[in-house]
Amino acid sequence: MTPVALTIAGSDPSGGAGIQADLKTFHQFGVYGEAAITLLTVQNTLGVARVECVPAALVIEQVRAVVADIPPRAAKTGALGSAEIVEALAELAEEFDFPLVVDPVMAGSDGAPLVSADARRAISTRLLPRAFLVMPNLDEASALTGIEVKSVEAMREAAARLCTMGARAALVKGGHLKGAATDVLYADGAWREFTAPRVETRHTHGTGCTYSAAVTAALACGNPLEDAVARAKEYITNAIRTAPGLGRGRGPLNHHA
Ligand code: PXL
Repeated sequence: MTPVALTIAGSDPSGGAGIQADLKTFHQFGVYGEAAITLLTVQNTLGVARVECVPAALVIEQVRAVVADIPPRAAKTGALGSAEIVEALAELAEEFDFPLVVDPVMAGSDGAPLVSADARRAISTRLLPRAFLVMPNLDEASALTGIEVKSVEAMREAAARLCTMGARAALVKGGHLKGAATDVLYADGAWREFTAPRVETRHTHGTGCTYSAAVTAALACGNPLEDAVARAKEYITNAIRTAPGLGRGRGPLNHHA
């Protein structure tokens, strides 16, 4: 049976992040990809110039249409834009019979906000309880938990807190710490670390999107959570290491990794 995965995320016309990165990643894992669009950005590797949200009802219609016809075996969310979209999606997700990976995107690689302040709150209160896995970076983990997350110890505390807040499992990504890139998974009452050597590069555009898409794809293939994270970590590390060096700013990864 062909594995199928769905991304519910924003568009990055430069092709390095958002749904474009998600679909390329799904494809690389041999997974058939579906994509419901939450917002349009105007951007290139130099930064985000504009963000326009899709009306929440239209996001929900897209998801309902594809889930009813080609049901995914796993789904992910990326940039969600407005509180209305987060709330509508959280409600719809109660009906999902497949795991939902929540990438709690708050800003683009250049720091430009991709969600409103009330959408951030709605992610904490409404979407986390629907998440099979939430995978924040350090800033997102701090924003969601209120814990200052600047060490592996704090990452462990934040990961456990995210599960207290309703997520089934949490993967806090340490790529923005110094030294090796260590991510902390908390699931079923235990912690596990995934570590890769740091790659010194400016080409990191779409890293979060690509990583969460890889976990989602591996789940759609039937991998258990820890194996899915391990496969995705290996993929994202290779994708960063072999980035093609495109663009005048923060360039995209190698999605063929
Ligand atoms: O990486 C976060 C992200 C998510 N979604 C969209 C983006 C970005 C980063 O630029 O453009 C659409």
